[in-house]
Amino acid sequence: MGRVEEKPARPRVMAKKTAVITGITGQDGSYLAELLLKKGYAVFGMVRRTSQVAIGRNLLSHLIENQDFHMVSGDLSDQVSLENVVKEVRPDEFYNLGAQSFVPESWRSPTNTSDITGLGVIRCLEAIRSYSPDCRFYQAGSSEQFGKVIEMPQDEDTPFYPRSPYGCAKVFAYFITKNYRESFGMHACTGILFNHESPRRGIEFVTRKVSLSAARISLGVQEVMEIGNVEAKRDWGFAGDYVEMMWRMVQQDEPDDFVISTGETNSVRDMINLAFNRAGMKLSWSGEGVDTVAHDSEGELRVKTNPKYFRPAEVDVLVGDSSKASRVLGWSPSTGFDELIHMMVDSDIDIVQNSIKLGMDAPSPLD
Ligand code: NDP
Ligand code: GDR
Repeated sequence: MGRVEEKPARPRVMAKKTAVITGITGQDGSYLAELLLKKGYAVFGMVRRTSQVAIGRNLLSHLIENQDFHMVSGDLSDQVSLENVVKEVRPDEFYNLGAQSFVPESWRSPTNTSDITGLGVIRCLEAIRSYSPDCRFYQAGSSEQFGKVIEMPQDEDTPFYPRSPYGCAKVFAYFITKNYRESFGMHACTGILFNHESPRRGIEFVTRKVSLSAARISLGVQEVMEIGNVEAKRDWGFAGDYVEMMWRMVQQDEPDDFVISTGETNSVRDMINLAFNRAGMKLSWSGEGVDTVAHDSEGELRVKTNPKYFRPAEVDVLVGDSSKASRVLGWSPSTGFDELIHMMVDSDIDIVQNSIKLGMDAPSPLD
């Protein structure tokens, strides 16, 4: 991980506010780093050692030369590494965005998910409590905590009913953050964020899988997209809007938890229609459940269902009520659902076209 060691050590006395971000190589980490740098922070992104040198999905290459952007080595599974990060940086703010965040993977590796996504949070809190007790802590909570929803829409008072090992780990993370706030007076909060997407979304998540597939099919490098449950509904917003709310939560005098959502829900099928339309294909659907298919206007099969993408337990519908955040934090999402999906499809068309131009394989969605 060459870049971790390359910059000179940070001077001990520093006028700038400092923030540590775990999960810096992910979608939200890159947007949050940009936001904090713009606000004049020195940003320390925590990266873990991997077997290959890979700086995320190249989401950080534009930040590497910024003198206020640093990378520090650490892993949410390792207490000592987190303590070293906090001891070295003595941050003013700590944003814990790192997680095993892909829901299906959480059934395949439930103990690892619980370790990173759940216990990792205690490790951060303990490192802060021991070495930088005045540091403010943000925990990346999730609408997956609501799971099999008990009421519509979901707000800060809605009881949790997680439906996956990932959701269970996030519920634990939420309560341990609240517990450290109440036990030790730490400035620690959780943002319960509903799904947020962008052209930087990982290619295993459904919006990006669909935008990339629509781009590939429209440019002739893929025939059909295989999908899971198209009836599931989500409250999808734009990640660039959501990171601003993380920051605003941390700036509150009293730490508190907030739901962040758009208040609009759409099905996976609606989202597929929108994305394929943007790529120039109008779909006609037929069949039900695992027999669901969609053809384009020429009669070509473009979408088919593969049972392997169905989950052992599904979250059928999510829609958030973020009126508390509107009132206290001044939240109002700036990017609508159509605009978001169009942005993602346009970006993927550019990516696929460029790969074709360069004679390289176009990126394809992951499972
Ligand atoms: P991503 O999946 O894009 O990024 C996850 C990040 O976690 C990556 O940087 C990854 O690093 C890091 N990570 C994984 N394992 C470890 C580990 N053992 N130690 C340190 N870092 C690790 O997630 P998003 O950016 O989409 O989401 C950010 C956070 O918000 C996550 O906690 C997610 O669960 C939560 N969330 C996301 C929502 C969304 O819709 N995007 C909604 C609600 C909550 P590496 O590159 O090394 O794998
Ligand atoms: P989610 O996001 O599970 O909500 O978690 P994802 O995009 O993976 O799934 C959304 C819905 O789409 C359905 N679906 C498919 N999903 C994927 N990935 N691939 C498919 O082929 C497919 N077909 C249908 C799913 O069944 C599901 O109902 C995301 C993550 O970012 C979490 O980390 C975060 O906490 C929550 O959002 C809020």
